[in-house]
Amino acid sequence: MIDRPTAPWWTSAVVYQVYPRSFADSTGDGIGDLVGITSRLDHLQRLGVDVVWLSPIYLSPQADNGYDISDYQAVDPVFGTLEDFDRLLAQVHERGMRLVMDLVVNHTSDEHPWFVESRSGKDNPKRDWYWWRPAREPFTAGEPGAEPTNWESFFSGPTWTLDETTGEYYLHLFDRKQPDLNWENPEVRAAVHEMMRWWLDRGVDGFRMDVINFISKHPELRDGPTTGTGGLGNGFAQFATGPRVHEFLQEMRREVFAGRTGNFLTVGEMPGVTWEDARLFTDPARGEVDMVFQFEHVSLDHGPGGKFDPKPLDLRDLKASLGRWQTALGETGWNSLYWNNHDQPRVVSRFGDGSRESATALATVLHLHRGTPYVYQGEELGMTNAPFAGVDDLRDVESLNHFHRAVEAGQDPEAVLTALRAMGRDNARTPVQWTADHEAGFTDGTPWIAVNPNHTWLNAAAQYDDPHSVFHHYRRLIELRHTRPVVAVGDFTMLLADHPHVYAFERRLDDVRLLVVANLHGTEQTVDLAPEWAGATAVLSNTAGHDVDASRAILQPWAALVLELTGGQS
Ligand code: ISL
Repeated sequence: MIDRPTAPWWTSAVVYQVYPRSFADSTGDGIGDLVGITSRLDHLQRLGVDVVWLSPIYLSPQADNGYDISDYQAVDPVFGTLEDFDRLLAQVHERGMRLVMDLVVNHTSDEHPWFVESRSGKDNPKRDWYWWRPAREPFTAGEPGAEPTNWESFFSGPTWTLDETTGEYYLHLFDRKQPDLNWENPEVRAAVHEMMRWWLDRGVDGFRMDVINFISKHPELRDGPTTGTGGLGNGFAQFATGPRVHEFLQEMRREVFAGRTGNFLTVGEMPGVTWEDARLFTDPARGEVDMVFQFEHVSLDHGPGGKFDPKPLDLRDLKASLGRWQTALGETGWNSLYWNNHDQPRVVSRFGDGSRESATALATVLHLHRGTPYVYQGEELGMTNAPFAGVDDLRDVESLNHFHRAVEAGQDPEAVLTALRAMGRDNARTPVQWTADHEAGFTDGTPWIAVNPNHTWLNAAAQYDDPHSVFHHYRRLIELRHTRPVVAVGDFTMLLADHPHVYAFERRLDDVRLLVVANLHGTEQTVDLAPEWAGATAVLSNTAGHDVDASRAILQPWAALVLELTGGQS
């Protein structure tokens, strides 16, 4: 079990995700860049985060905003140069922080030279670097249903595209411009390892690994159950957490990290991962990854039709889910903790009511779990979903594909838009709101996606001087993790599991106990507490609106309270 004094450094660390396109633009072209990020490092230092995770900055046709890479060892001119990157890295290190790169190696861009070679002919030495298959018998290439499997892509439509050059199909779990690499081929793995070593030699401190549990496919590539749109099937069981994924990750750890000294962080993004598998992936003895991003808690508001068929969250489901993960990875392994990233709608709009109180209550709950918290840019300001007026305001390939296919299939465009407004990824991608000025201080030009009009009052500048701001609440939560070992490595016990509106739990380490009680609802709640908490010290609260007497806490809407008992008191 991870415990003092041997706990790795990242147990008391907080990671901040930067989505470069939307963070800060230094050139006026409307797109964020590396110099922009460097110019805003004071903000991160002030917040107190330990690690910056940089979403992709590599050379890319930008079909999926950089998650489609055409050169892993070059910086896209839209973001700057390798020299800009080196300066950013040096500045991050100078400020005592670490920098983790995004590693997108389940797939490349179709414009990556590896794929260009691979598609050039069946005899090309790189042919087998990707998944090529002939049309399904007895169908004819190019005819509907001829795809080698019936799988539906994450971004709508089939996962196979016919390539005219050789008359075969290539596999892409995501967009057709994101062909999947064939990890069965040892040359592919060696090339990825070499590239990773190159970045580590440059000084980076680790990797966030994009959809890394998809790299091992069942080589038979069987059809999945036909649950998808237009008769397409769900191939998940064929490509998620496949037969060789643990082997591949162990090999990667050996080939890339063995013999290096340094404080590295690896986190594997793993859609659909179960806690049983996560325990294996993160068991330190197995040497795979330090932690994983799981998706259970951000799928609880998906309806029968998936993410674009949302339903209200039942708080009891959230507690059951996160509580299960706390228990499952309590003895062996480690959790990552997140509400937001560049793929998720803003938590304050999704599980909160848009208010400062709901932003800070949700933050309190998340950050005081056992695990490593991740803050997504703007979350520390309580940034909200965006009021997209119509489809022209959207930029994300997933949202646009979904819109067009759903409308073609006969759905009401307004209803599709309503779902996209609630769940679409562009909500996370509107520019960071630095000031109340022109384009929120993000750019001197016209931003690639509109800034949220609420930047006139919701912005960083306004929050720095306000001790009650969302920003300062995040700062205090981060400080609690840094200064109190009970937050980093204490035990976790869920309380009031059946309460529909209050999220409560206890953390304990030796003779220190922390009680976290949060009202995640817009009406006042009263809860009974064990009598000893009447004498506890309040270490954090997001509102003056709470009252604890001998046995009960009265919690105003969205009030969150953290109480501490130390040896002498309990
Ligand atoms: O948001 C999703 C689609 O509904 C997720 O399934 C998402 O695609 C999944 O979490 C994988 O995400 C990662 O890989 C994608 C990229 O588009 C995402 O931005 C990235 O985080 C392909 O590289």
